[in-house]
Amino acid sequence: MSNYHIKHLEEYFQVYRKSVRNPEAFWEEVAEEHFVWLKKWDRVLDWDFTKPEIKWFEGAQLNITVNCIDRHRHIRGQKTAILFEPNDPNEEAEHITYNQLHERVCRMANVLKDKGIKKGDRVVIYLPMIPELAISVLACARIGAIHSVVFAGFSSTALATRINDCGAKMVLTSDGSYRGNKTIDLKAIVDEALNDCPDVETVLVAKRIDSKIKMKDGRDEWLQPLVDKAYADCVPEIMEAEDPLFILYTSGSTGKPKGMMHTTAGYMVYTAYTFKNVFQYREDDIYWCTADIGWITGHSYIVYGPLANGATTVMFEGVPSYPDFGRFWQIVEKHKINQFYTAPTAIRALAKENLDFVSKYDLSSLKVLGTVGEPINEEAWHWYNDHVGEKKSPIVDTWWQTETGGILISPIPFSTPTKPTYATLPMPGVQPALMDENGNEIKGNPADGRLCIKFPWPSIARTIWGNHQRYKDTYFSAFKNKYFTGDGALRDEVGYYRITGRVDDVIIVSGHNLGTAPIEDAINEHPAVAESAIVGFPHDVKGNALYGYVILKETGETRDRDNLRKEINQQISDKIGPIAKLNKIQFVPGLPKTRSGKIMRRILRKIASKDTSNLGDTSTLLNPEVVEQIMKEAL
Ligand code: 7RM
Repeated sequence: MSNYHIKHLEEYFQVYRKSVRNPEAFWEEVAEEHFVWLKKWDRVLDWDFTKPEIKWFEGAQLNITVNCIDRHRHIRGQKTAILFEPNDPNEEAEHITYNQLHERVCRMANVLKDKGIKKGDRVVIYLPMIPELAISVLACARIGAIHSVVFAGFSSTALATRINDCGAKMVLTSDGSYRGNKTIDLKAIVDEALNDCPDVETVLVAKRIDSKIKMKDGRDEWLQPLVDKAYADCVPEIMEAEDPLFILYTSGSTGKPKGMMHTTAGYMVYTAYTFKNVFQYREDDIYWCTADIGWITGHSYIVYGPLANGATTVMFEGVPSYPDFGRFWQIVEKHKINQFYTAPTAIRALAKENLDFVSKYDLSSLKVLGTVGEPINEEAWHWYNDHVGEKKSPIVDTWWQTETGGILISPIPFSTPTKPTYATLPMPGVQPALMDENGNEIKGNPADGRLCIKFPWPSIARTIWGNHQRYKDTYFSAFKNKYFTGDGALRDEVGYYRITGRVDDVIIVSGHNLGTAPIEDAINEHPAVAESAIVGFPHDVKGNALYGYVILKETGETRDRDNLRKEINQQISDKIGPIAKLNKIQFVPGLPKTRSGKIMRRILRKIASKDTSNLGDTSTLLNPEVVEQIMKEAL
């Protein structure tokens, strides 16, 4: 039996039982056998959720880039580590081997050092999806600097807030970025942000779009000439297991963004382990995750997890709609992708388009399909399964968070039978619990409650940068001795989990708890509907009533609106029950989304309850124009 690579269901159950009976022995064995350490740990785990304090592999010394790069060189030095696919399909893809990655990371690391960056310093990275992004991340890790990647779609205000919160001395950026047939002037956004960031001493600029930009004397410099001059080898900094590796910001429901801090050893062990098992990665596979490295998904499952396994990981600079809606599938065919990992929002957008965009490509290389980021609705699941996976590639619906560092609940493909909309079973070492409103754990199946985790796993975030109290209040105060995820979940008869959405999405109508996801699924099954979101609004009798925002497919545009409303409610009534019928249905051109594709229900709730004087923090909003229009036409 192998703890590291699970190959069938019986093995999963055995490994899982073992991991729960003795988590320390379990993770110790994984850590011993699959990584290189300068010094082994004195203690596997030390934890106290009341403080909260969590330490994994204390006493151990390592460098994560040695595990992600150096150790692979003698066996796969010529293997492609990063396969870069540019925005423009006519620009040649770039294959960066493990040997080349080593050299480029070392050179960049030396550039950072020359500019005075030392272990523990924070470096903000605001780069598009070009190789320099992954290389910068790894260069920071090489010298023990703490990287904080800010997604390059964020505004200057959002960037400034993050730079100041983590106290970065340096920003890495580019002249600009490509997005479909447009370019974005990233450097101008950085300049704007830096008006409010007095502590930034150095800005290094990668050249991507060859635009004319302003360079501030004494602060800004082009990156490439420095890299060319730098020495091609860099001794890795010796890191303690619990030294910070990175800070990544995630938006809270209130207040400023939370800088989730992740540390070195536990994060490495857990992301590598879950990558191997969730994607069943084999030596010659080509793996592609379409996320941006600006999100946790990109950190854990484009950079660290894949590289720790010596994988070939694809970095895609572009968007799914350029030059047309077939781009994803064209890339799958071109690079013979074996594992493909994307978000439900992308699947839904592509499912709206003509099927020819999919069917004209050869997708036979695919073995595993993944989704992440939000609950995947039934329709999207089936479209993905039928048309992309051609019913032969299992779908892994992976549930996790920025805070969890790695995937916590997911099927293991070819082992766990999948079930549409269910993330299914916990990873080894993960102990979920469903809690009721009184703070008691709900035992037995089926169950419906708030999702908590009872025991630490190695990649849990250790704190919120600069605000440990907020970390405690947000995650460890709602339920005694448990990590609270903020999500609601169902557990079915066999113990499979279905994440029903953030708990603040739960709407209580006439005393019935209704999760948004199942109702939206019912609506989306109507043939004229492309996508929907429902929220609650105050109601005299019911306490709350339901307000639905519905995007129609092109074929639905010509239909009579009142008939459609009746049909949609009938559909809900049939699927869930009359209690879940909507009081109001507004047809909209789009839904307000964050830049990572999550629906901003807070805004929809405000519109539904006619409380639009202050929409709150909208800095992460992708499409403000949609909000304007929805407000204008609100019912
Ligand atoms: C990885 C990521 C976290 C929140 C989380 C959930 C939601 C993520 C799923 C999901 C249902 C999934 N990190 N979420 N994955 N909901 N099924 N497979 O997305 O920090 O940006 O978001 O996303 O609500 O709490 S995140």
